[in-house]
Amino acid sequence: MSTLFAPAEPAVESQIFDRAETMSRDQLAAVQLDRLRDTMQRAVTLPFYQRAFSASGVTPADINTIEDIAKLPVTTKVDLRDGYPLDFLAVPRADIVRIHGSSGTTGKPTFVPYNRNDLDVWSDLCARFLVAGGLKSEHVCQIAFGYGMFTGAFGLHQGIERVGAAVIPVSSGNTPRQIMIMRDLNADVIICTPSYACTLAEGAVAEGIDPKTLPIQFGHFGGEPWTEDMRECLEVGLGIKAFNNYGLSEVMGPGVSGECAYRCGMHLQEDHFLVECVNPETLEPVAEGEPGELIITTLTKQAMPMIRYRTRDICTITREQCACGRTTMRMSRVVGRSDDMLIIKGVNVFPTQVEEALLKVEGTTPHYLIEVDRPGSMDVVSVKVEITPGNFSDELKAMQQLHDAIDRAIQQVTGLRMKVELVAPKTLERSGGKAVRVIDHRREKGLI
Ligand code: DLL
Repeated sequence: MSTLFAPAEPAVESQIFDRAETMSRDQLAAVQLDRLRDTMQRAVTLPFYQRAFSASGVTPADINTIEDIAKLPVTTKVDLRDGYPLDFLAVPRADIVRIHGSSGTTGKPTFVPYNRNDLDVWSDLCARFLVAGGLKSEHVCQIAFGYGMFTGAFGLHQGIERVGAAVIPVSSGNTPRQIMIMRDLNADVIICTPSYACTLAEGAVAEGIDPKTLPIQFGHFGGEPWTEDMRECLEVGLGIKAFNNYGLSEVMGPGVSGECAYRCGMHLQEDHFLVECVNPETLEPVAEGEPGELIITTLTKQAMPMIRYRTRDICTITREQCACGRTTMRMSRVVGRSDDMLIIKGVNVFPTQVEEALLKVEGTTPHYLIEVDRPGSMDVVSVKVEITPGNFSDELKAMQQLHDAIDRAIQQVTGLRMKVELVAPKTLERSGGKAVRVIDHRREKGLI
């Protein structure tokens, strides 16, 4: 078994929320096939899928096993954009009870409509991964995701309520207020992006509070890529157990997968999503344990069924059964999105690799910004790294040693030399949600 999926010591006492999580693989395949056929019937009511199916010569009658999914055409972000605002709506408008949007910051969002059933399923799926990660009805959960078009806050909110735990819907930002509320209401669970959890720890220190004395004991983090080193940093810094969960608005939002007590990969909720892991160039399936792009087909989504949505998220998968008893396939951490992957002098680098390198060096923080430019014919990558207050000094020699250690670590992990710039604590902009890790000036200049 790859170490990625080796069970760790159980971090919490967790329970099975739903019998569907422990079905045999055969039972699961039968459920998936049934639901896939149903999804196909919904999809063929949409002009986009009518065109796509007829172009690839398939009809719902051609789907006889779940492997037949590979016969179907893929759906991309561009297809969704072209279908703005609601071309993918497969139920009467009057049945819509909520519309969320993708997190794109530029241009028009991608709208994602839900009917009543979709919201119910979404709540259950978020409850499932939270319970797998130890959530109990006595917990008090502070949600520091932004409430808005983003699916993070609402999805987790519904899941927590379904478990019967308490929600404090603080929303994002205003770190001092987050800390005050957390302490005054004794919140023991924090829900946010991993990068914002770092900001919270830092905010506590700024107020003279030891972050480990905050009441939170568990963090359910997601919405952006992060590393094992970052988990350790958050667990030690905040004195918590940190869990990873994954999802994307186009297929639902959070709730696609999440970690159980053993934290050895995120359990994919396969009775609601048919997940493939493929080579992004050829779209051929990769072998288990090999990195590939996830392609997700919704199996129960009614308002907006998605057939073979290309997530661009790169990770590995395993079907080996987990020590927790769940039979579902697990995905590793997402190393990055294929569209965030930097190709520098022919070498592929994900921002998470830079994070991994930085966190190996004592005195650095998880606050960093990668900038890529092509001033002449060559690409130049620079990394601004924030140094911990205790390590930031005016003494040139000490700073040079730290600089060189970071330089070596980056080269070791990525195979590339990057221009390292040490910056003072709190120099880089903080985000209340997803952290911006890369600015690619080549894109602004139209060079890529
Ligand atoms: O980020 C949904 C979500 C919210 C998931 C909160 C978990 C918690 P979008 O805004 O549509 O939806 O962004 C989806 O974020 O394709 C991944 O690239 C990335 N992403 C989400 N969760 C993780 C994670 C939400 N745990 C995009 N690790 C996805 C790495 C993640 N990347």
